[in-house]
Amino acid sequence: MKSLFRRSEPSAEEVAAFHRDGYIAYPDIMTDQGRQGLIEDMTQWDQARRFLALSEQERQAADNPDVFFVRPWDQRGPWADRLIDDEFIIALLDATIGPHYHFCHSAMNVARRGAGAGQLHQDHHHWNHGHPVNLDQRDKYYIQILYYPNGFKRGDRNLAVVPGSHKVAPLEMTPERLLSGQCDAEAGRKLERLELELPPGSMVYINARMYHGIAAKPVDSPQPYRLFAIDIFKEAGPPHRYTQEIPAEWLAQATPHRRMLFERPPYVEGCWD
Ligand SMILES: O=C(O)CCC(=O)C(=O)O
Ligand SMILES: [Fe+2]
Repeated sequence: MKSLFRRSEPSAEEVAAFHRDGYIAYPDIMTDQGRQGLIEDMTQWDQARRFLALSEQERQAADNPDVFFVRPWDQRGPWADRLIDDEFIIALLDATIGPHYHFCHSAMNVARRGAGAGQLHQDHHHWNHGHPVNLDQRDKYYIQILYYPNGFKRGDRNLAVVPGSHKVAPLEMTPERLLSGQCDAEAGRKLERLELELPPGSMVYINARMYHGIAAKPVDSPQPYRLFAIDIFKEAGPPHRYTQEIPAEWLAQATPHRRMLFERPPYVEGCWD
C-alpha cells in the first residue's frame, strides 16, 4: 500500500511541538498523487458532486447553501480509505500518544464562497458533558487529523489555533476568558489566536483539547470551494459522542492491524449508563 505522504515518521522536534503547542502543521505534506487522489475522492462521489453542481438559485433554496457536511464519511474512495492507517499516520499516533488508541470517526466538508466562521472551540467530547464517564475519561487523548487537499489562505476559511491552550483546564472556559490573559499562567505562555495559511496537500495534527476555529470564506474568494476531511482517533476507552459504527465491508476487508483500530464499541444511546 502506497503512502499519501512525503514523510514516513515525525521528527523529535515535531513530537515536542505537539506536546508544547497542541498541534503540528504539515504544509504540503502529501505527494502529488496522494493530493490529487484525495481531491478526486472528495469531489467525485455523488453527494459532493450534486452539491458542487447546484446552481446559484438552487443553492439559495437549500438549508445550508454554503457548506456540505457529512459525518461519518464512509463513502471514502481508495485514497481516502488509505489515509486511515497510512504508515505516516500510524507513526505519528504511536510517537505522540503511544500504542493504545482506536479509530473513532471521520467527517468531511466542502465550504463554498460565503461560508460563515466557526468560533474557537475544543472537540474533546468527554469535556463537554457532565456524565461521570466523561469526568473519568477527559484526560485521555482525542486526536483530530485535519486534511486540506486544496489548502487555504489567511482570511479565507483558514484554520486558527491557540497554541498551548490544551494545557488549560476546561471548566467554565469560554474563548473570551481563554484569551483574556487570565489563563496565561496556567498555560505557561501568552495565549493568542494564530491564523494559519497552508498550501494544497497540507495536514494539521491536533490534540482536540487545543482551541481552534475557522475564518469565514469571503463571497469573492478566489478559491471557489475549500475541501476538508478529518479522521479522529481516541485513546482506548469508552465511546465518545461520535464514535462511529464501522461498516461491515470495512471489517471484512481489514488487515489484522486495521481490524485492531476498528475493534471498539460505537456510540449508541445509553452506552454510558
Ligand atoms: O474546517 C476546519 O478547518 C476545521 C473544522 C473543525 O474545527 C473540526 O472539524 O473540528
Ligand atoms: Fe473543531
